[in-house]
Amino acid sequence: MRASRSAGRQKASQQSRHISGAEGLYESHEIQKILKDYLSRAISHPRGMPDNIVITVEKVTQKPIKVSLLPVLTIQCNSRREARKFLQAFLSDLGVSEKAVRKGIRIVTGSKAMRGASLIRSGSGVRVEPDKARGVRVSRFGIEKISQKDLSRELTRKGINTSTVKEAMTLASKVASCEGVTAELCVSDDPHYTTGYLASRKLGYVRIPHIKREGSMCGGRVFFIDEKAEVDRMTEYLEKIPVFAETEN
Ligand code: WAQ
Ligand code: MG
Repeated sequence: MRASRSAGRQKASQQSRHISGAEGLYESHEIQKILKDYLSRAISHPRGMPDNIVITVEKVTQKPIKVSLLPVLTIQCNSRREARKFLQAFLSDLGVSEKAVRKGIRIVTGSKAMRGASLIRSGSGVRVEPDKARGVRVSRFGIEKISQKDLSRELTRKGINTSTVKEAMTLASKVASCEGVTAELCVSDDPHYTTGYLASRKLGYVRIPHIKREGSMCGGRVFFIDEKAEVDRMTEYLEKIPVFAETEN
Protein backbone atom coordinates (compact mmCIF):
# COMPACT_ATOMS: atom_id res chain seq x y z
CA MET A 1 0.00 0.00 0.00
CA ARG A 2 1.22 3.45 -0.82
CA ALA A 3 -0.50 6.64 0.28
CA SER A 4 0.66 10.08 -0.75
CA ARG A 5 -0.44 13.65 -1.00
CA SER A 6 0.26 15.89 -3.93
CA ALA A 7 2.49 18.86 -3.26
CA GLY A 8 0.72 22.09 -4.08
CA ARG A 9 -1.21 22.09 -7.34
CA GLN A 10 0.69 19.26 -8.94
CA LYS A 11 -1.03 15.97 -9.60
CA ALA A 12 -0.40 13.08 -7.23
CA SER A 13 1.37 11.21 -10.01
CA GLN A 14 3.94 14.00 -10.38
CA GLN A 15 5.47 15.33 -7.21
CA SER A 16 3.88 13.94 -4.10
CA ARG A 17 4.63 13.62 -0.45
CA HIS A 18 4.90 10.21 1.11
CA ILE A 19 2.25 9.66 3.81
CA SER A 20 2.22 5.99 4.54
CA GLY A 21 3.20 2.60 3.13
CA ALA A 22 2.90 -1.05 4.06
CA GLU A 23 3.52 -4.44 2.51
CA GLY A 24 3.56 -8.08 3.41
CA LEU A 25 3.24 -11.67 2.34
CA TYR A 26 -0.11 -13.30 3.03
CA GLU A 27 -2.27 -16.33 2.33
CA SER A 28 -5.09 -15.72 -0.13
CA HIS A 29 -7.79 -16.09 2.56
CA GLU A 30 -6.19 -13.20 4.48
CA ILE A 31 -6.36 -10.69 1.61
CA GLN A 32 -9.75 -9.14 2.39
CA LYS A 33 -8.83 -8.43 5.98
CA ILE A 34 -5.39 -7.05 5.08
CA LEU A 35 -6.79 -4.74 2.40
CA LYS A 36 -9.20 -3.26 4.91
CA ASP A 37 -6.42 -2.89 7.41
CA TYR A 38 -4.08 -1.20 4.90
CA LEU A 39 -6.83 1.16 3.77
CA SER A 40 -7.61 2.24 7.29
CA ARG A 41 -3.91 2.79 7.93
CA ALA A 42 -3.67 4.93 4.81
CA ILE A 43 -6.48 7.24 5.84
CA SER A 44 -5.60 7.57 9.51
CA HIS A 45 -1.88 8.27 9.45
CA PRO A 46 -0.54 11.04 11.69
CA ARG A 47 1.40 12.43 8.69
CA GLY A 48 -1.89 13.57 7.23
CA MET A 49 -4.71 12.68 4.84
CA PRO A 50 -3.56 11.28 1.50
CA ASP A 51 -5.18 12.21 -1.82
CA ASN A 52 -3.85 9.15 -3.58
CA ILE A 53 -3.85 5.55 -2.33
CA VAL A 54 -2.50 2.66 -4.37
CA ILE A 55 -2.92 -0.91 -3.20
CA THR A 56 -1.30 -3.64 -5.27
CA VAL A 57 -1.95 -7.34 -4.84
CA GLU A 58 0.39 -9.75 -6.57
CA LYS A 59 0.40 -13.51 -6.63
CA VAL A 60 3.71 -14.94 -5.48
CA THR A 61 4.53 -18.35 -6.88
CA GLN A 62 8.05 -18.76 -5.55
CA LYS A 63 8.33 -20.61 -2.25
CA PRO A 64 9.46 -18.22 0.51
CA ILE A 65 13.02 -18.53 1.78
CA LYS A 66 13.25 -19.07 5.56
CA VAL A 67 15.47 -16.67 7.49
CA SER A 68 16.08 -16.19 11.22
CA LEU A 69 14.04 -13.65 13.10
CA LEU A 70 16.46 -11.24 14.77
CA PRO A 71 16.47 -11.19 18.59
CA VAL A 72 15.14 -7.96 20.12
CA LEU A 73 16.79 -5.72 22.68
CA THR A 74 15.99 -2.19 23.90
CA ILE A 75 18.87 -0.02 25.03
CA GLN A 76 18.54 2.62 27.68
CA CYS A 77 18.75 5.95 25.98
CA ASN A 78 17.39 9.26 27.20
CA SER A 79 18.21 11.80 24.53
CA ARG A 80 18.98 12.29 20.87
CA ARG A 81 22.56 13.02 21.79
CA GLU A 82 22.88 9.69 23.55
CA ALA A 83 21.20 7.95 20.62
CA ARG A 84 23.73 9.44 18.25
CA LYS A 85 26.61 8.29 20.45
CA PHE A 86 25.21 4.74 20.50
CA LEU A 87 24.85 4.74 16.75
CA GLN A 88 28.37 5.97 16.18
CA ALA A 89 29.82 3.40 18.58
CA PHE A 90 27.77 0.41 17.35
CA LEU A 91 28.23 1.19 13.67
CA SER A 92 31.93 1.82 14.06
CA ASP A 93 32.19 -1.62 15.73
CA LEU A 94 30.53 -3.12 12.67
CA GLY A 95 33.13 -1.47 10.46
CA VAL A 96 31.06 1.44 9.15
CA SER A 97 33.16 4.56 8.62
CA GLU A 98 32.43 7.81 10.41
CA LYS A 99 31.68 9.47 7.10
CA ALA A 100 29.10 6.81 6.20
CA VAL A 101 27.49 7.05 9.66
CA ARG A 102 27.20 10.84 9.40
CA LYS A 103 25.61 10.56 5.98
CA GLY A 104 23.20 7.87 7.19
CA ILE A 105 22.10 9.93 10.18
CA ARG A 106 21.61 12.94 7.92
CA ILE A 107 19.29 10.94 5.66
CA VAL A 108 17.08 9.47 8.40
CA THR A 109 16.78 12.79 10.22
CA GLY A 110 16.35 14.91 7.10
CA SER A 111 13.09 16.41 5.95
CA LYS A 112 12.98 14.70 2.53
CA ALA A 113 10.70 11.76 3.21
CA MET A 114 11.52 8.80 0.99
CA ARG A 115 9.21 5.86 0.47
CA GLY A 116 12.04 3.40 0.63
CA ALA A 117 15.54 3.01 1.98
CA SER A 118 18.81 4.56 1.00
CA LEU A 119 21.85 2.33 0.34
CA ILE A 120 25.14 3.66 1.64
CA ARG A 121 28.54 2.06 1.14
CA SER A 122 30.02 1.39 4.57
CA GLY A 123 33.51 2.65 3.79
CA SER A 124 33.29 5.48 1.28
CA GLY A 125 29.86 6.65 2.43
CA VAL A 126 28.72 6.83 -1.21
CA ARG A 127 24.98 6.65 -1.73
CA VAL A 128 24.09 4.09 -4.40
CA GLU A 129 20.34 3.36 -4.50
CA PRO A 130 19.12 3.58 -8.11
CA ASP A 131 16.26 6.02 -7.41
CA LYS A 132 17.22 8.64 -4.81
CA ALA A 133 13.71 10.01 -4.36
CA ARG A 134 12.06 6.61 -3.87
CA GLY A 135 14.78 4.43 -2.41
CA VAL A 136 14.66 0.65 -2.23
CA ARG A 137 11.33 -0.61 -0.93
CA VAL A 138 11.62 -3.92 0.89
CA SER A 139 8.65 -6.15 0.19
CA ARG A 140 7.42 -9.75 0.22
CA PHE A 141 8.34 -10.53 3.81
CA GLY A 142 6.30 -12.26 6.46
CA ILE A 143 6.60 -14.18 9.64
CA GLU A 144 5.95 -17.87 10.03
CA LYS A 145 2.75 -18.65 12.03
CA ILE A 146 4.24 -20.40 15.08
CA SER A 147 7.04 -17.85 15.32
CA GLN A 148 4.43 -15.10 15.17
CA LYS A 149 2.83 -16.52 18.30
CA ASP A 150 6.17 -16.94 20.09
CA LEU A 151 7.11 -13.40 19.18
CA SER A 152 3.79 -11.95 20.36
CA ARG A 153 4.24 -13.69 23.68
CA GLU A 154 7.78 -12.38 24.10
CA LEU A 155 6.82 -8.84 23.09
CA THR A 156 3.81 -8.88 25.42
CA ARG A 157 6.14 -9.74 28.29
CA LYS A 158 8.27 -6.76 27.32
CA GLY A 159 5.24 -4.48 26.93
CA ILE A 160 5.88 -3.78 23.24
CA ASN A 161 3.54 -6.15 21.42
CA THR A 162 2.44 -3.84 18.60
CA SER A 163 2.17 -4.35 14.86
CA THR A 164 4.71 -1.54 14.41
CA VAL A 165 7.37 -3.48 16.30
CA LYS A 166 6.45 -6.84 14.75
CA GLU A 167 6.49 -5.50 11.20
CA ALA A 168 9.74 -3.65 11.74
CA MET A 169 11.37 -6.77 13.19
CA THR A 170 10.21 -8.87 10.25
CA LEU A 171 11.44 -6.34 7.71
CA ALA A 172 14.76 -5.99 9.55
CA SER A 173 15.18 -9.77 9.58
CA LYS A 174 14.82 -9.88 5.81
CA VAL A 175 17.23 -6.98 5.36
CA ALA A 176 19.80 -8.54 7.71
CA SER A 177 19.62 -11.77 5.72
CA CYS A 178 20.56 -9.99 2.50
CA GLU A 179 24.10 -10.68 1.37
CA GLY A 180 26.15 -7.49 1.44
CA VAL A 181 24.15 -5.68 4.15
CA THR A 182 26.23 -4.65 7.19
CA ALA A 183 23.51 -2.88 9.17
CA GLU A 184 20.17 -1.13 8.95
CA LEU A 185 19.28 2.15 10.62
CA CYS A 186 15.62 3.11 10.95
CA VAL A 187 13.75 6.15 12.21
CA SER A 188 9.95 6.08 11.97
CA ASP A 189 8.36 8.85 9.92
CA ASP A 190 5.43 9.02 12.35
CA PRO A 191 5.87 12.36 14.17
CA HIS A 192 4.93 10.77 17.50
CA TYR A 193 6.99 7.60 17.25
CA THR A 194 10.40 8.45 18.62
CA THR A 195 11.92 4.98 19.04
CA GLY A 196 14.09 3.80 16.17
CA TYR A 197 16.40 0.84 15.73
CA LEU A 198 19.70 -0.41 14.49
CA ALA A 199 19.74 -3.97 13.18
CA SER A 200 22.32 -6.41 11.92
CA ARG A 201 22.96 -10.13 11.91
CA LYS A 202 25.64 -9.58 14.53
CA LEU A 203 23.76 -7.21 16.87
CA GLY A 204 20.19 -8.34 16.39
CA TYR A 205 17.33 -5.82 16.46
CA VAL A 206 18.43 -3.05 18.82
CA ARG A 207 15.69 -0.56 19.75
CA ILE A 208 16.84 2.99 20.45
CA PRO A 209 14.41 5.27 22.34
CA HIS A 210 14.56 9.04 21.74
CA ILE A 211 16.22 8.71 18.37
CA LYS A 212 14.18 11.68 17.15
CA ARG A 213 12.37 14.67 18.58
CA GLU A 214 8.66 14.28 19.42
CA GLY A 215 6.62 15.92 16.67
CA SER A 216 9.32 15.74 14.01
CA MET A 217 8.25 14.74 10.48
CA CYS A 218 11.64 13.26 9.68
CA GLY A 219 12.23 9.54 9.28
CA GLY A 220 13.79 7.05 6.96
CA ARG A 221 15.84 3.91 6.53
CA VAL A 222 19.44 3.42 5.57
CA PHE A 223 21.09 0.12 4.69
CA PHE A 224 24.85 0.25 5.14
CA ILE A 225 26.31 -2.10 2.56
CA ASP A 226 29.70 -3.57 1.71
CA GLU A 227 31.96 -1.48 -0.44
CA LYS A 228 31.74 -4.05 -3.25
CA ALA A 229 28.14 -5.24 -2.79
CA GLU A 230 26.14 -5.62 -6.00
CA VAL A 231 23.30 -3.13 -5.79
CA ASP A 232 21.11 -4.71 -8.50
CA ARG A 233 21.25 -8.14 -6.90
CA MET A 234 20.50 -6.75 -3.47
CA THR A 235 17.59 -4.68 -4.73
CA GLU A 236 16.13 -7.72 -6.46
CA TYR A 237 16.38 -9.74 -3.24
CA LEU A 238 14.94 -7.01 -1.02
CA GLU A 239 12.06 -6.05 -3.31
CA LYS A 240 11.14 -9.32 -5.00
CA ILE A 241 12.26 -12.51 -3.27
CA PRO A 242 9.65 -13.86 -0.80
CA VAL A 243 11.07 -14.39 2.68
CA PHE A 244 9.56 -15.77 5.87
CA ALA A 245 11.23 -15.04 9.20
CA GLU A 246 11.12 -17.68 11.91
CA THR A 247 12.41 -17.98 15.44
CA GLU A 248 15.02 -20.63 16.08
CA ASN A 249 13.88 -23.24 18.55
N1 WAQ B 1 11.33 -0.71 2.61
C1 WAQ B 1 12.27 0.24 2.69
N2 WAQ B 1 12.13 1.36 3.41
C2 WAQ B 1 10.98 1.52 4.06
C3 WAQ B 1 9.95 0.56 4.04
C4 WAQ B 1 10.16 -0.60 3.27
N3 WAQ B 1 9.25 -1.56 3.17
N4 WAQ B 1 8.92 1.01 4.80
C5 WAQ B 1 9.31 2.20 5.28
N5 WAQ B 1 10.53 2.53 4.83
C6 WAQ B 1 11.31 3.73 5.12
C7 WAQ B 1 10.65 4.99 4.60
O1 WAQ B 1 11.68 5.91 4.25
C8 WAQ B 1 9.92 5.49 5.80
O2 WAQ B 1 9.81 6.89 5.78
C9 WAQ B 1 10.81 5.05 6.95
O3 WAQ B 1 11.41 3.85 6.52
C10 WAQ B 1 10.08 4.82 8.23
O4 WAQ B 1 9.00 3.96 7.98
O5 WAQ B 1 10.91 -1.37 17.78
O6 WAQ B 1 7.26 2.54 11.61
O7 WAQ B 1 6.91 2.76 8.46
O8 WAQ B 1 9.65 0.28 18.49
O9 WAQ B 1 7.46 4.95 9.69
C11 WAQ B 1 10.36 1.22 14.21
C12 WAQ B 1 9.92 0.45 15.39
C13 WAQ B 1 9.15 1.56 13.40
C14 WAQ B 1 10.91 0.61 16.48
C15 WAQ B 1 9.57 1.98 12.08
O10 WAQ B 1 8.83 2.87 10.08
C16 WAQ B 1 10.45 -0.22 17.66
C17 WAQ B 1 8.43 2.48 11.26
P1 WAQ B 1 7.93 3.66 9.05
MG1 MG C 1 5.37 5.07 9.39
